[in-house]
Amino acid sequence: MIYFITSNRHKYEEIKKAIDFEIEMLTISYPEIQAESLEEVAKYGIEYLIDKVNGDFFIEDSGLFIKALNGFPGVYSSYVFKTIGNEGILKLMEKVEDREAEFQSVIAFYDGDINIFKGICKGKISKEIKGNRGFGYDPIFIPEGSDKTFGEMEREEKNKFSHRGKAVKKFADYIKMREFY
Ligand code: ITT
Repeated sequence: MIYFITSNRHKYEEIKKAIDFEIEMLTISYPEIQAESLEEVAKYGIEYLIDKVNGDFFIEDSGLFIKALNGFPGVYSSYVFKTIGNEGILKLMEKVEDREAEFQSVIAFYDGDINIFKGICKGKISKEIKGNRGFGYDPIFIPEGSDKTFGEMEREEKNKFSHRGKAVKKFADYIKMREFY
C-alpha cells in the first residue's frame, strides 16, 4: 500500500482519479518550513515523516505563483487562502493588467529514496470569482488553453490541465517502471 499523507481531501480525490494503483489517505500533520521552493518544503516534510509512516508514502505540496506579485502567495498559498482568500487576491490584483500566474505541484514520494515529481500549469487570474467546483484558488484561475476557471471544471477536466495532473502523471510513470523491474 502507498500512503498519501495529507489533510486535504480534494487533493486526494484528484490524485485518485488520475492513477490506476491503490493509495490510502492518511492525515498526519507535518511542519511546513519557510522556504523559497515547494521542493524544499516537501523534502523537509518527508524527512520528518520517515520514521512515522510504516511503508511507502508521498506528500504533495502546491501553490499559486502570481507574476505581478513576484510569485506571491507561492509557498504561503495555504495560509494566504485561509486569511485573505480569493476576494483578497482579486483585491490585490485590482488595476493590475498582467494577470499571468502559475500553479505548481510537487509530489515527493519516499520508497527508501526521496523521489520528486513536479508539474506546472500556466494560466491567468480571472477578474471575478467563477464556479464552485474544486477548492482553494480554483474559482480565480484560468489555465492556458481554456476560457473556464478550474472552479468551473469537473475533476477529470481539471486533471487534464492541472499542475497536480502533470506531477501525478510523472509519479505514475515511475510506479509503472518500478513494477516492471
Ligand atoms: P496538505 O495537508 O496536503 O499540506 P494543504 O491544503 O495545506 O494540504 P499545501 O500546504 O500544499 O496543502 O497548500 C497549498 C494551497 O494552495 C492549498 O491549500 C490551496 O489553497 C492552494 N492550491 C493548491 N493546489 C490547488 C489547486 O489545484 N486548486 C486550487 N488551489 C490550490
